[in-house]
Amino acid sequence: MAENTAAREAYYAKVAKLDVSPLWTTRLVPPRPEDQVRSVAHLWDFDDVIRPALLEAGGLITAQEANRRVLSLENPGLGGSHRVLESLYAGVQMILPGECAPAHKHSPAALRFILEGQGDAWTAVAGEKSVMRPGDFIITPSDAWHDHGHDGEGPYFWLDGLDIPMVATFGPMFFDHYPADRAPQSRPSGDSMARFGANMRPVNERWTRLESPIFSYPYERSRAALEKLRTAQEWDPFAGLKLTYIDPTTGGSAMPTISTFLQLLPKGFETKTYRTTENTIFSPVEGRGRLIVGEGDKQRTFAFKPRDVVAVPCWVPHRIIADEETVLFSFSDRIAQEKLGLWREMRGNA
Ligand code: GTQ
Repeated sequence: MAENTAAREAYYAKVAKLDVSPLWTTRLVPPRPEDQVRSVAHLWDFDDVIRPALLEAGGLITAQEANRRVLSLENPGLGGSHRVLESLYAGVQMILPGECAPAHKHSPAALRFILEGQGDAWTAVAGEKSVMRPGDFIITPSDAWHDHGHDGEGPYFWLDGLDIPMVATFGPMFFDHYPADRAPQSRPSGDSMARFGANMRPVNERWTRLESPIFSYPYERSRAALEKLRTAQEWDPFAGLKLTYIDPTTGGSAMPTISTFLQLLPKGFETKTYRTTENTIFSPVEGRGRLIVGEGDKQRTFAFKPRDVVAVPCWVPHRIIADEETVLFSFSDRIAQEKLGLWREMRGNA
């Protein structure tokens, strides 16, 4: 058959015009994630790079004009496609005192993780205003009106995580501007926490949405939980002490497409090498340490400090060394992969 090369080439050229391709000339399903995944592990330095770059943007454009004054974290392996990893978008947003990031809504869901700021920055989500403080995790669900503001002093910075690449895969991308800067408030601040955040719920009220009715998870409470659990000394060799944020009405993930976590690693703790199919974004809240990714000649060490952002792609082996007591926030596509039956992990080398 070897002598029919020319005939085959002619055939390939012919069928290309039929909107088909001969599957046997390409590889449809690569054997391993490393043959598929194009994103790379990467660290964005907050204090020395992202923060000054955003402050500079603050002198060039208002939040109002920019709509969202955000630097999108572009994974170096993904060519400026607004993806921090294959399935996730991340950006760092800055708002200055008195500014307004006007109300809009979109089908992609968003999370905020507050990095730095003083005084009363706030976000309004689906008619309820919530303060934002460093370390708070806040959900902006799919299709909920939201606007951000800041009545305090000095700049406020937070990390945005959105499921935009997942939505883009399927296509149902919707975005609307609200006709005014601010969407109207329909509930007092703290309403959702009072309804669903006290280990109780209104007796005759049903919650039918897919995301948690609690849209703000204050750092104080999450950090206190980690502190209390420290005494149990139940350290997972691969993760230290790791909690996941939940929807109290189901016990499941707080968001339907993005999993969110807060973990504590005591000073000197070294996690064992771990890999998972989930695409993970880490942001240290407290402490310095090192994230060691890859193996052999591809191994890289990222020294991290509070407010940095580190991306670890699907199936990349990694371990964490806590040079100081470390608290890490992270988010990943784990819950989406679990729902699709795709999620795996490998603890150690087998
Ligand atoms: O604050 O609503 O980083 O809609 C990207 C898209 C932030 C936001 C982003 C958004 C927002």
